[in-house]
This record gives sequence, C-alpha cells and structure tokens, in this order.
Amino acid sequence: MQSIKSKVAIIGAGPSGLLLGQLLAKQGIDNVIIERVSGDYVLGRIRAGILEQGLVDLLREAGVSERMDAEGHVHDGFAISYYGKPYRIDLNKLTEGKTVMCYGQTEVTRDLMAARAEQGQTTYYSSSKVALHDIESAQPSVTFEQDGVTYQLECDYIAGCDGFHGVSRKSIPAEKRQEFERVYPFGWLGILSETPPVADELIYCKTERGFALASQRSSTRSRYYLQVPLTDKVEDWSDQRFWDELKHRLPQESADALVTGPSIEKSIAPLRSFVCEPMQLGKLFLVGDAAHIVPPTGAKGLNLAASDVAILYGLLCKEYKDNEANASQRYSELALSRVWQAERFSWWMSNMLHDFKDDAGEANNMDQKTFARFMKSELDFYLSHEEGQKVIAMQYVGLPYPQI
Ligand code: RFL
Ligand code: PHB
Repeated sequence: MQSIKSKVAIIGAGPSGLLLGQLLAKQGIDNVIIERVSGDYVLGRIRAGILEQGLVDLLREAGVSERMDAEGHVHDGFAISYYGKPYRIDLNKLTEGKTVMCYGQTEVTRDLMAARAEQGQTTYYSSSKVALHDIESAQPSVTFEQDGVTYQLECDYIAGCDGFHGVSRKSIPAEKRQEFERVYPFGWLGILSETPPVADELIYCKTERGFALASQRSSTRSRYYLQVPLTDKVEDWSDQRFWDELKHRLPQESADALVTGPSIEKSIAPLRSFVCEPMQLGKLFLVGDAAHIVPPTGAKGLNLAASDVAILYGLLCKEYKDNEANASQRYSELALSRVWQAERFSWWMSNMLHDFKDDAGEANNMDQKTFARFMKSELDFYLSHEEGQKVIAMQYVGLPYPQI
C-alpha cells in the first residue's frame, strides 16, 4: 500500500472534477484526482454544448478560456418551433444583454486536462476499486488501485465528482440521504455530423411526431437530437432514417436548408430528473451529476455542475485562505437552492416540448390527451407574449449564483 496526501481528494475527471481541481490549484490548494477510466475515454463522450455566462466566467478565472474565446460562438438567442412555426427567444434583448456560449463539453474537458497536465497536478486515470473511508471523521481517506498498486490517499475533504453512477453518493448511508426522481418515458437519439448547422442558432422543435433539437458544435459540425421511444436501439436508426425524421420535425424552411452527411457519433441517452439531499455528509461533498441529473431540454446539466463547483470552490477558499472554519458546511444548502430551480426549469421545458405517449397524464392524475392539451396551451401561452418569453430567457441564460 502506497500512502499519499493531499488537501482535497477529487473523485472523477469529468468537467466537475477537472474544473474544481484547476480552480483550487490556482489558489495553491493542492488536490489529487482519481478517475475510473482513461483520459481518452473521458474525451470520447459527446455531451452538452451550451455554456451559461457563469461557467464561461469560471473557465476564464481558471485560466482555461483561450480556445473557448477563440473558437466558441456567442449565441444571442435561440428558436422554439411550435408545430412548424418558429418563435425566436431573443436572449440578449429579453435579459438585458445576457447571452450563452456554444462550445462543447468535450472541448471544455480537453482544455482543462491540458491545463492540469501542464501544471503537473496529479491525476490517477484508469483507477479501480475506488472506495471512500471515514467521511464523517476528521481524517477521511480514499483507497484505489492503479497498475496493480494499491494507494491510500489521506485528505481533509473529498469532492465526489464521479457522476450519476459513481461511488461517492452511495458512500452516504441510505438513511442519511433522500432521493427525488422522475424517469421520463423516452430518450434522446443524438447524432454528430461533419456538416454545417442548419441555422445560426439552436432550434427546439415541438411537433406531432415528438421533440427534435438542432444544435451545433462549430460552423462545420452539427449536433441533432430526436425524441425516441426508450425501446429503440441505435441500430434501428440508419443515418438516412434519422435525417428523414428530422426533416419532418424541423420548421419547413430549415428542413429545406438541412445539409445531411454521415454520422460520426450516434447514441441514445435516457432522460431523468434526480436530486440527492443533502449534497454533503461530514467531509464529503457531492458535485454535479453525482448529486443531481436534469433532462437535457434546458441545457442545464453541465451548467449546474459548474455552479456547484463555484460554490464549493468559494467555500473552500474561505476555509483555506480566509481561515473561516466550517465555511464548507453551508455547501449543500447553498447549492440545493439553485439545483431545484434548474430542476424545475428542465422538467417544465421537457413537459412542454415532448410528446408523452401514455405516461405523463397518469403521473399528473389525468388522462394523456388532457395533459397533452395543457402542455400545448402552456407553451403557446409563454411563446405568445414578451413577458412569457422573458421567463424562458432568464432561466435559459442561467439564474444568478448564490452569494457566498
Ligand atoms: P460526468 O461527466 O459524468 O463525470 C464523472 C466522472 O467520474 C468518473 N467516475 C469515477 N471515477 C472514479 N471512481 C468511480 N467509481 C467513478 N465512477 C465514475 C466517470 O468516468 C466520469 O469521468 O459528471 P460531471 O463532471 O458532474 O459533469 C456533468 C456533465 O457531464 C453532465 O451534467 C452533462 O453532460 C449532462 N448531459 C447533458 N447536459 C447538457 O446540458 N446537454 C446535453 O446534451 C447533455 N447530454 C448528458 C448528456 C449526460 C449524459 N450522461 C450522464 C449519461 C448525455 C449523456 C449520455
Ligand atoms: C447540445 O448541443 O448537445 C445540446 C444543446 C442544448 C440542449 C441540449 C443539448 O438543450
């Protein structure tokens, strides 16, 4: 057994773990990251694409924004297509100048990994048997194996940044946490292609055939999604079938302009709302997807991970730099208030934009066709006047981070 020490042990090298590690390192607060898979595997995941201003600012503060500032695209608005009729949500105008940044999670991760390597910060990739110990004591530790060597990492704090399926949340005894969950009765089939995006801005489409989203990664790379039944397999969807269905769901003008090409990635993601309360126990903090999941309809998953990081980083700085003992004990309370706002927005957008075959009506104690009419009317109402659009816009650009 090899013993190592660090102030903060970070479990998981996704965007949460890497961003927290980078910010802490810049303040001289040393940390070690332990990741289950290889760095290449982490970079192979295609996920979010829209960054709120809060995350953009954090990446700048972390000193990893050079490529994002050069290659990312600022979006002043997006469209919601209501049965073929596009409404533009003018983010800039409706939120007094706020915008979002279109820059892929994969690229954010790549930039953070490069910065970490350059600074010589330690990351143990491809680690197995990761286990958390004594989280409620003054001296917690993490054990893991890498290349046949067993390590014991002693630390002050553990940041559980290991996603929904990680070990951190499960290290909180079941009787000391409460979980809230909604699993949706459909998934998103996503495709990445080396084709120019169909429009300059994103288009969220509500249609009789289900939801679709036209997104992008750059001026030459597109990301599109279709709502599909959970029983569908990726193999059921040839590229041709995907493009044909997408054309049915896009507004006519966009369908006519769509450039198609071979897919370079295709996958189905299930949709879930999930929150674990509290987000901390003793010396363990849950950060990002380890603590909560949102359906991607509001583009909030990655951004919520970033606000957790900002809060925990701020509180740890108070402890280590300002000698404010126990500041981090406020983490869960501060983080959860923003988490529930983003959960509510993502759930609301998902309800309005998707076609719920036979599940949501029952869940809401009414028959399905009644639920569908309510949701159609809800979206119609919010789109049809400026105050309604403002409610969507202010949440899409991201609610303010809590004061620490
Ligand atoms: P991540 O990105 O899941 O990273 C967690 C990391 O922890 C590692 N890990 C472990 N490490 C050590 N020991 C263990 N026992 C471990 N178990 C797991 C994992 O290998 C991984 O590297 O969580 P993080 O950092 O909190 O970041 C959150 C974001 O990734 C997430 O919120 C978003 O990507 C959510 N999400 C999307 N959000 C959007 O806003 N738009 C999207 O289009 C979108 N698509 C997605 C998504 C999430 C998906 N998941 C979780 C399956 C598509 C998918 C498929
Ligand atoms: C994406 O580009 O992957 C993306 C963008 C916005 C969303 C969800 C996913 O709401």
